[in-house]
Amino acid sequence: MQTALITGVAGQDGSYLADLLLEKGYTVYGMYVASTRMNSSQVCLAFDNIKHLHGNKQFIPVSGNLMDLRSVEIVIEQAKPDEIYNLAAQSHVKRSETEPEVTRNTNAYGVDRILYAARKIVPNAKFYQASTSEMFGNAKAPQDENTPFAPVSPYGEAKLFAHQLVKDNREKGFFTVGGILFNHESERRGMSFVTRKITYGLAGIKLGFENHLSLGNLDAKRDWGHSKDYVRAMWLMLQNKTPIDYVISTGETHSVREFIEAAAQVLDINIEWKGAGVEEIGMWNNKPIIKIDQSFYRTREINVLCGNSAKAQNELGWKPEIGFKKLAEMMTKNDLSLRNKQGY
Ligand code: G4F
Repeated sequence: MQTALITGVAGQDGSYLADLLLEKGYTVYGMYVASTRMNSSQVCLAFDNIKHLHGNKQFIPVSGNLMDLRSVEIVIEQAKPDEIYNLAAQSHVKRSETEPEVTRNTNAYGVDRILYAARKIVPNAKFYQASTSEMFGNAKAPQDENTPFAPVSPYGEAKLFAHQLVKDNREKGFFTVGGILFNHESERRGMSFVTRKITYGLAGIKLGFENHLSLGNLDAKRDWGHSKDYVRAMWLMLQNKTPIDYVISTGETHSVREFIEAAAQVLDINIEWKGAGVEEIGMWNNKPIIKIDQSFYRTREINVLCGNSAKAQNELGWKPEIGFKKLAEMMTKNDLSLRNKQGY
């Protein structure tokens, strides 16, 4: 039986990957960052995304932090994994502008630490690193494995540093891969990412809990897929005979505005756009429900991300099953029912 270690297990990707590996019969060690608010025998219950794994004997939550080498060593010594999926990160791009050191410490040096510990304790383990399309910056779309990297945020820079470490380790003979994943979302997405902010916010407006939603740049374009599809690609990369980095994307790009419209349609909200730039507003029933707040703008924005995942599709047999409209629909319906239940 295979054993996997997933860092960042309580995030959307970590939790979907845990579900996938458990289904495949793996024993899964899920690394999380502990806090004094948690009861150590009921860790899963402290995190929405892994609540359903509470009591699952094949799932073992383990406390560890990429900022602390010794803690990572202890986790790897305990788990002795065949596969390591390093998904833990400070994953918010905007936050990396105001917390660049935390971002580098986790996303760059943290990867150095876990690679060092893995090489020392389980040198034959296969290692997956969550690399990202953010490393491309404003490189010409569509981006693929041969597109030069040009990050524009501390987040993208730190991830590129880690991607290079993964490559260096591979050249030294270790099975290490960096999956270059484009934006991927889900019903388990964190609330501060734009898609979830939109679906949760619009559901609240529809139910009369909120008057409006404040957003930043509506014209940025992203290649959005569903996290469930993307964790399958992570697993496939570690089942490959040789370690190779792949781009994972849908190949379609849409603006933030289009995502708002897709989510609004699910709720029968007809948005009428008025004005331009920071003065723009989205109107519904003669009320402003979308407003622009400059504080959500990035210092340096990536204007268009659109990935070409042909290599992964041909060599791994991977393909995305959930497209843009379906993604917006699933997230919106989920948030409508969640907010209904919450009653606020
Ligand atoms: O949802 P976002 O914060 O995702 P972003 O910055 O593209 O990063 C995500 O995808 C990366 C892969 O390319 C990952 F590596 C990363 O960890 C993360 O998962 O923002 C998407 C777009 C941006 O252009 C942003 O400027 O939405 C725009 N936006 C407009 N208003 C907003 C908002 N973003 C956020 N978070 N909040 C807003 O109010």
